[in-house]
Amino acid sequence: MSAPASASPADSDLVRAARGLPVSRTPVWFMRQAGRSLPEYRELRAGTKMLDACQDPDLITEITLQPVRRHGVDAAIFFSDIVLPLVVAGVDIEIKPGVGPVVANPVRSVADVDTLPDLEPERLAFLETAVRRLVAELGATPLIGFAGAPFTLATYLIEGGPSKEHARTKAFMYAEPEAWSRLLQKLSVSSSTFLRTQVDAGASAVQLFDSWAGVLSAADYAERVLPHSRAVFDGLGDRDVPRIHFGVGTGELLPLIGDAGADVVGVDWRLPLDEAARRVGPGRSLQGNLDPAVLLADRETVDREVRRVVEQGKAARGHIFNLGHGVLPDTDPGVLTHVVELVHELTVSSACPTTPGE
Ligand code: 1CP
Repeated sequence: MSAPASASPADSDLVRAARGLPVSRTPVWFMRQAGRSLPEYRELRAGTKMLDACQDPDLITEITLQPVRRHGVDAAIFFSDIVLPLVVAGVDIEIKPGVGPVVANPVRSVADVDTLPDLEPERLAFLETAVRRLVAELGATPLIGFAGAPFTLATYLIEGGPSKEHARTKAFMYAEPEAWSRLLQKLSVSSSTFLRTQVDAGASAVQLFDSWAGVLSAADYAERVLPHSRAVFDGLGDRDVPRIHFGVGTGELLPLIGDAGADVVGVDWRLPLDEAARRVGPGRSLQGNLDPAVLLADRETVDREVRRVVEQGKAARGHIFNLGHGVLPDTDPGVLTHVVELVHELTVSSACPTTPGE
């Protein structure tokens, strides 16, 4: 096999690595690559509210393409937010600059769960338009569709906004197990609809973000959360796209995160990938896991850490290079471009012994 990009996103290095197939070089993309550190993003977004931008196919398309053009990453991630399906369903949520999603009427009672509006798929026409347009523009570069996992979405609905401990969420989970289960079930349906719409319009892979699942014990995760995340993946039926499942601080949950139906387990920076590969087991690929803070350090440190992640990633069935969480807003975009080039350079000849290094 030769190094140049393949002709179709279904045969791209990202999709192949996700399935544990040989690649021309290790694919790289960055969580939150769109809309964080790019000046061209800030310019385009000026004067438009985040949730309005997320419903405008022209803006979605342009913002999603920006990091692909600038960094030469191996995948685009659809520009949206995990709370968007709730907003489209009619939940009063605002994304406040510098804060994140803020919910006007948090879910605090059993009645609040039962009056939460359902997502009507007909309201997602803009999403379909944006995905189709993007897929046409991206050519051989795959588009990753995404959704928030039921637990992480529940933390915003119950806390009313971002929080550290998620104590109200856990208290509700323990005190109202039936309402909790109904809430997560509702959220799994809307996340599943959101993902299905993206895949049916042409997305080549999906990622389910359960960013805050790491606050749970393995026992609580297995019993009270995992079945609902599995339901999101199950909602994709036999659609033949790789499924990536990611959370932060999930070292103790890794085998379970895989069990929910993932082809790829996303790993944060706390655990080396070779150890993560042991915990996840043989049938799944890994994604990760450079500490995003490393990108704020000197070039020598960046290069050393990138090399370490690439080395440790060889223990996995397949490796998609990424950060251990999202790009930090202060990151110099030039460093991101450098990381893409370095990962490609380091992996092209070893993954492909017949192809000389670039
Ligand atoms: O690459 C990309 O940036 C793609 C678009 C994207 C994605 C994948 C955005 C745009 N948000 C997300 C996912 C998302 N949103 C997650 C999962 C990923 C992660 O863990 O980082 C989470 C937890 C959210 C919730 C959210 N939305 C936060 C975090 C708040 C907290 O609890 O700490 C924030 C700050 C937002 C707002 C947001 N989402 C996206 C952007 C560009 C922004 C900033 C808003 C703006 O520019 O005004």
